[in-house]
Amino acid sequence: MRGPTIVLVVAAVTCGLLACGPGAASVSERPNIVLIVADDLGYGELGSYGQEKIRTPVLDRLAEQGMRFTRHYSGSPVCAPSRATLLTGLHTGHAVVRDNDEMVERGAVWADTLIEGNHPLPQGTYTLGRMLQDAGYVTAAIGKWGLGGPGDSGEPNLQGFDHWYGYMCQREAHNYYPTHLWRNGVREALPDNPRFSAHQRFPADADPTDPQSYERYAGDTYSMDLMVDDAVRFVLSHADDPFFLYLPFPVPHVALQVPEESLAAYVDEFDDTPYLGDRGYLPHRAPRAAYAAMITHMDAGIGRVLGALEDAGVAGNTVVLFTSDNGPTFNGGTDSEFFASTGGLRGLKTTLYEGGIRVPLIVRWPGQVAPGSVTDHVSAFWDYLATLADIANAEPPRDTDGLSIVPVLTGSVAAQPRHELLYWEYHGGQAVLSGDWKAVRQRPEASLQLFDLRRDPAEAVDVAAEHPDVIARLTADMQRSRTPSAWFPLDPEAAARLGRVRSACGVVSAAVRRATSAVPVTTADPGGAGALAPRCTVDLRLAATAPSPSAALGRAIRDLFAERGWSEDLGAAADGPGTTAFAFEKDDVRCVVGAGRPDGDIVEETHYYVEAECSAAGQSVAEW
Ligand SMILES: [Ca+2]
Repeated sequence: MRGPTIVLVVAAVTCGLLACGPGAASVSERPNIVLIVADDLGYGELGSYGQEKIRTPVLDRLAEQGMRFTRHYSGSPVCAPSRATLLTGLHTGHAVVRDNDEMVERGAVWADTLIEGNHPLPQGTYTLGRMLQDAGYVTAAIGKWGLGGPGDSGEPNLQGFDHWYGYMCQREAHNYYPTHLWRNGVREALPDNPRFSAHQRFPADADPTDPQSYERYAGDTYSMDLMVDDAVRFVLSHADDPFFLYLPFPVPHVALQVPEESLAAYVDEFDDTPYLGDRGYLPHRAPRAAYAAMITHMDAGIGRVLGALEDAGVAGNTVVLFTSDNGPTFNGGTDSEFFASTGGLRGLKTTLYEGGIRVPLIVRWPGQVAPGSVTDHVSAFWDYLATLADIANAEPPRDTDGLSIVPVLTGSVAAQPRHELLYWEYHGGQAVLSGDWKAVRQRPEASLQLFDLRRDPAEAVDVAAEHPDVIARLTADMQRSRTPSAWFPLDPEAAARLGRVRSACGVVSAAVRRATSAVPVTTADPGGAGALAPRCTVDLRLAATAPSPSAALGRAIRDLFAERGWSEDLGAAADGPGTTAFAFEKDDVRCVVGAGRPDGDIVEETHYYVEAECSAAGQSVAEW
């Protein structure tokens, strides 16, 4: 009898602290939240959004049970910044991450599979995960992360997620048969999947009509299935907790890869021509069938997650949201025209036209959202933070760009606050949406195009010349919607300068990796990746038995700079006790490189460093 008494006392005390008065939600009343984000799924690629060739029965049923948004916008036309806006509630005029960034200062990131991760979220970022952790939720992220790599500040476990499983790095996610995935900081090998590049051309001597020719592009373990398995386990093991499950699934982003049994459902359905890899990623013998099958396979996986909600007895108290991180892609053997992937909207992934950023959003919330409802309320990825705070009765976020969409979800349309404007920037382009007006330019030097989306949802007719007053107002709106970013400058000259300096740092990092490939390095932190330092530094801890690497390092760095066409400024060379310094120049970029033991470090005999300070046009990154 003692046990239950203690439980009751604890419950009463907890209730007292949280003020469980009328109107305050108790722990058990807070709904679970499942947020599913597809990768590069177009506005027109679900049956409920008009798709006629690709079958999505599970998501179509979800739409029948919930609300469908016809004017929902992703945070960006590409992956990483879109996820950053979703997790932080900040649009790309304010977000830390405003573009995909492979951080080339770390070396040959596309060739060296040991270099993982993308531009990381900084330490202490206030994310959806952190907010819901603070509100008492158990949080999990399963899928493709894209906002940090192993060991840096962007790791999901450091960004508000109790549980994490999947691809840390976007480049790794190009292959659905990876050699490993990450689980809470641990690299889990998938020994049934041999290592092969996700970017290959079909061999000239192979037969493109022979299915066996394509077996080299598959392994045994399909990552999407592992992620669904993990999501199901998470749901079943947290039936008694309020939980937040963030599922940024990697589908249907290329490469075109799908298990044979799923491909079989489509393989004779379309007029298909083998794709031989001439537009990136991996060849496939039936690319249209593969693309459709990938989406249907994901749809079935989502069905398993929804089934787990039923099995756990929590489906009635769980909000399920489904969306996509940007519009459909144009490469890797995909055929957006054949599938009408944008549903008639202009542009694809990487453009700020509607096809690049308008995405499906379906929300099922039993008892709150009217089944089969549709709304044209204008919402965006930076609304999730405010919305989920509202749903979870969490501490409302401050200083974000988002608005809660709970009023429109619960039928209180009149009470729904509306955005004065939506803003995007990407790769030098900018767009603003204000009422029916959408102003957009894809390059900084281009003049603004203006579209009246009410009359012209396909953005076919540029009416900028007829509305100079609107152009003036929206130009001012664009300027006030952004803060400058040192890492993602809008100015093309600044962006090019930064790119040259980061590439130069990459030569240093690659040289160090080459020089130390035969040396037992216990840790190496190339490129200042974690801190995003404006200098490229490589900190090495060598095994105690290693010979002094200074000479080898110096030689490797000199060799690699020479191979890449840099000239050495011999006048700048300097040698001190245990250290060496030299300088390289190419065009307007100059790098001064030092290598050796840190000053005064006589205890750590195994500690070496390589540090490079690179500048372009006389300016270092720190000065921009
Ligand atoms: Ca994407």
